[in-house]
Formats: sequence, C-alpha cells, structure tokens
Amino acid sequence: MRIDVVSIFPEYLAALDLSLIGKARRQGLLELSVADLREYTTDRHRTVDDTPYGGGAGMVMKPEPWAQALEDVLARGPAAEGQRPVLVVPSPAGEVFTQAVARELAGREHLVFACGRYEGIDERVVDWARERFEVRPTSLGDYVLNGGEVAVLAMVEAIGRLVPGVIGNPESLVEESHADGLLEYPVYTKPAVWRDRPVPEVLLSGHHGRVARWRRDLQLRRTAARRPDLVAALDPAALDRADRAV
Ligand code: 6GU
Repeated sequence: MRIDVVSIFPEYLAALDLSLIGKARRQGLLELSVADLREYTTDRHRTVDDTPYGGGAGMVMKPEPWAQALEDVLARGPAAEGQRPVLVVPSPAGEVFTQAVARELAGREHLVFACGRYEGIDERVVDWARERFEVRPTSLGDYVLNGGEVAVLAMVEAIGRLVPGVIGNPESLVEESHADGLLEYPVYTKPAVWRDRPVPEVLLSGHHGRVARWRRDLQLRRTAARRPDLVAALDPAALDRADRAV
C-alpha cells in the first residue's frame, strides 16, 4: 500500500517512523511519504492561506498550492489500474471514521491524506479532486482539533495495522474491540492476587468453555453500559448465532 500525506507541519507525522507502522515501512509493507504543502507555493512568503470570501473569522487554505501538491502526488503514485486513489480529507465535518472504514481503506492500493488547518481548504479543491480521486471527508468524532495531522496519525495507525503482514499475530485482530461490533472483554495477568484483588476465579479454572462464556458476557455487558449505540446497531440474528456458538 502507498500512503501520501500533505501537510504544512510534516514534522507532526514523524511519529509514523515508530513502532509497528515504522517497522512495516522498513519492511516495505507500507510506502509512506509526507510532503510539505509550502513546497508547492510560488510567492516569497510561501503563503498557504487567505481571508474567507463572505467574511468571518479565521483563514482559508488557498486552492493553488493544494492542486500542485495533489498533482505531484498523482504523478509519483502507483500507475492507476482502474482504481482511483482515495483522498481522505480530515475534517470535523466529515463522515465518522470507524473500524469498518479502516477495513475498507486497508484494502486500497493508494491513500492520500490532505491535512487542512485554519478554517479548512477552499471547497473548489474538493470538487476538482473528485475528478481524480475518490474523495472522503473524514472525522474522528464530534470534537474539534486544530488541524488534520493528529487525525491522520490515528487513521494511518488504524488502517496500517490491518494491512496483511503488519501485525505479527493476526489472531489478535479477531478478538479486539470493534472486530465483531462489541467492546473487548477485560484482561488480567500475574500475579493472581494483587493488592488484595484476585483475578476472576473462572480465568484460573482451565475450563475453556466457561472462560469463553464469561468473556462473551462481559463483552455484552460492557458494550451495553458504555456504548448503547453499538448494541442498537447489532444484528440480533448474528448475535444469537454467535452466542449459541460460545
Ligand atoms: Cl479529522 N480534523 C479536525 N480538524 N478536527 C477533528 C477531526 C478531524 N476529527 C474530529 N475533530
């Protein structure tokens, strides 16, 4: 998979050299490149923003540097084989990024992230880009960040770990939160008693069936308590099938 990020703060993305995602890059599983939007300006001050038409607070990112940067990304990307690259535009006004979106994007060959700052990017860039990319305005959730960079760190990590080969033990992807629409069960390790708190007895029983039933019940109770919205979205038939299997 190839990932391009365009930002006026490329240093923010340095964290993608670390940990599992950094290792995947060094192994050639992910090809990740970060471009500085200011490299695509032509004036002496390397201007990327201007005042909004119609008035109002804040500044808007100018269209021309974005078009130059995205054209460069297209020119250097993998030769398109039918599939258009995906252009993810991080924005609190986007569609919410979920594990399902992460799964979908993990299957694509070329992802481009356009990090806006200030009040956003001139909307004509988005319209222009729709002729060249599959454009996805995407939000992490209902709160406001100062720019897309931190959101891109989160999205690239969530997507990158789903790319085959990036996680050593793919079994760990099966049992984690959101894999089956439920939250993860609680986990414990040694010692068996810590500061007068014992590990739940069933986990020491060696009885795999009882352990699986206990974990499943805690997943259901935890999800109902913390995320009733997730419970409402579950398919009851699939839930019954899964519960008969445990
Ligand atoms: Cl993706 N961008 C910004 N600027 N703020 C956000 C966000 C994204 N998701 C939630 N808040």
